[in-house]
Parts: sequence; C-alpha cells; structure tokens
Amino acid sequence: MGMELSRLGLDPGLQEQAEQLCLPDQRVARVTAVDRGWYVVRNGEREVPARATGRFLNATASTMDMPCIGDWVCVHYDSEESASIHTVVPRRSFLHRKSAGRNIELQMIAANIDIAFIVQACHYDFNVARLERYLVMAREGHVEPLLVLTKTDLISAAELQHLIEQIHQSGINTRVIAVSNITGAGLEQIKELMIPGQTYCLLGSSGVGKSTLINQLTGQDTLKTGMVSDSGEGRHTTVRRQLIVLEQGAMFIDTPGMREIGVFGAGEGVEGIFDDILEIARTCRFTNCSHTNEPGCAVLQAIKNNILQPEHYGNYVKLKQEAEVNENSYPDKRKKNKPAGQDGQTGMKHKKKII
Ligand SMILES: Nc1nc2c(ncn2[C@@H]2O[C@H](COP(=O)(O)OP(=O)(O)OP(=O)(O)O)[C@@H](O)[C@H]2O)c(=O)[nH]1
Ligand SMILES: [Mg+2]
Ligand SMILES: [Zn+2]
Repeated sequence: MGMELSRLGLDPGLQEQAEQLCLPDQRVARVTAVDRGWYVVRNGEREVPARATGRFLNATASTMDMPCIGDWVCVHYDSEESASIHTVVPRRSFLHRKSAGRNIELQMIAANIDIAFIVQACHYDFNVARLERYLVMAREGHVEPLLVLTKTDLISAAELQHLIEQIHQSGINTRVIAVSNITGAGLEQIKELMIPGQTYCLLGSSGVGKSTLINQLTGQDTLKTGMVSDSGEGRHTTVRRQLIVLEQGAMFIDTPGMREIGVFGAGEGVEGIFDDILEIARTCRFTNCSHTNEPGCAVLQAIKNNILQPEHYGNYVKLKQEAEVNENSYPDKRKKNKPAGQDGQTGMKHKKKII
C-alpha cells in the first residue's frame, strides 16, 4: 500500500484492517469529498469520483454506516476515472451528531480525525454552552479537541482576554488558540501544531471563518468563502465536506456550518468534559444524589460558594438528559428504518436536508 497512503494518514493498525477487508481486486483509498450520494476517493496521488455499490447500500441499515469524509474504504477502480466503494474500514475516531429537527437523525460528520478544531468567532458567535456541546461530540468520538477563536481583529485585546477567561471559568481546560485571518495573528500557533499525516477537522457555525482559515494555511484560495451580514449570521458558503492535503503534509477537513448540534451517546462524552462537576459530586452525602434538594449536596454548596458556575452546571444537566433521551430512541429508529433497501434512499434525502 506504500508511502502514499501513509501520507494520507493510513497507520499500520488501519492498514492491517484494510488488508483483511479489501478483496484482491480492490484498493484502499480515503474519502476526500462527500456531496450527497457522491464521493471522491484518493489513493496516493490519484483522486477520482466514486459511488457506493448497490450491494453496499442494501447492506447498510443506518446513514451512520454510509461512507463519510475521512473514511478509509475498499474501492474497485471501474476505469481510470471512476471507482466504486465496497467496504468502509472501521473508524478509529469520528465526529457525529444528532441533526436538526424533532426526529432523532444521526449524522456522521467525519471519520479518522486526529484533532477537531472547534471554531467560534469572537464577534457574535461566542457561546460557552455551545463549546461544551462540541467538546462532548469530540469526546464521544475519541477525537482530541482544540478551541479556535477567530476574528480577533474585531475585538480588543481586553475583550479577547475576557472571552478566554469565561472559557476557563467554565472548567474547560482545552487549549485555546485565538486567530485573525485578516491580520494573521495566531496562525503561527496553528502551523506549529500541524503534523504531516494527521487529519484536522474544522467544526463550527456558518460564517466563523473555517474555510478562510484553511485558505490561509494552504496559502491559496482553495475554498470558497462567503460574506457575512452585519448580524454576524453566515450564509452557508461551504456546502460539501472536503479533505485538503497541505503541501506540508497535514490534512484539513472543511465542513459546512452547523446550526444545531445535538449530542447523544452513553453519556461518556458528557461525563468526560464535566470532570470538575463529577469531582465535586463525589463528596455529596448520598451516592445517588440528584443535586436538586438533598441535604449535604456538595454540588449545590459549590454553586452557593461560587466555586461552580450555575450555567456550567445547568448545561451539564441539560446535555446529560439530552444524551440519554437520544441514546434511548436511537435503537428503535434503527429498527424502524429497515428494510435496508429503502433506507439507502432516505439516507440520501437526509443528507441533503441536514447540511
Ligand atoms: N474580520 C474577520 N473576518 C473574517 C475572519 N475570518 C473569516 N472572515 C470573514 O468571514 C466570512 C465568512 O468566512 P468563511 O471562511 O466563508 O466562513 P465558514 O466558517 O467557512 O462558513 P460556512 O462555509 O458557511 O460554514 C468571510 O467574509 C471572511 O472573509 C477573521 O479572522 N476576521
Ligand atoms: Mg466554509
Ligand atoms: Zn449532590
């Protein structure tokens, strides 16, 4: 499989799995673009459009199991210019969410990610509770998070300092890098952490400057970027997911801005990023304390003593409940979605709508 694929991030573990899964007439490739039912796959230097085979679609019960950006897949090259996807190699890490709407619809955002750049703009977009949601998402998928605050040119140094303090006061100890795509401030810090062969995925609302940041790093206008209105509201300039390989060797996945990020999962992600609360709760008098009105509740006491911020605690409770509700509804949904043949169709439709 050679050097070329390891440059795209195929490590020995993934390679071994891929070798077992791919048939002799198939090759391992990485999904580098996703646009509704279409894919682009890259094997070494060669990048061609691809489709999932009918057989694959029939065997796939959930949209979560469809190929997604960053996936390693077994492909058959039908010609010099097209390929078909037969198998998805199990993901080592992933980013997924419950998408917009009342129904529980799960969506795989990206796979095999080393670091998720959780991007918020200092101006208008900044929101700690939303940062926490993204942190849960990263944690659930075993992806290391990094917080990136953009558009620092629009606020003063003191205001920026205040935002960073708010993050730390909420008990978030993830690294924060503040950048301006206009002045170039902070970009060196991003460049310093980039490692050839690693994959970084940018997440965040529309208009925060995700595509602009990637363009800064490539040094070219590789991606289309959009104007934002005065209210800071973006316009969903990026419509497809795309993996870009920098000359230096690091890979960046650009995603369309997200409006809603529902969390789900066994709650492991939620617990993971609220360590501070769990630590405090260990000293509650009752082990099954619900932290609402029990005597000897350490959490309530900590809020009273200003050690714990009520908003931070409130968000913990909300996310935990949400994760549980979504997790419980998911298996039913999965069953209902069968037979799988029809699901391939609905899967496509959802993809279109969600982004
Ligand atoms: N002032 C300022 N403007 C920026 C900065 N970064 C990006 N912008 C502008 O913000 C607008 C939106 O940038 P994009 O890069 O398209 O935002 P995006 O996050 O990719 O948005 P979607 O593709 O819709 O998700 C563009 O007009 C950029 O020029 C920055 O650091 N400072
Ligand atoms: Mg964009
Ligand atoms: Zn308690």
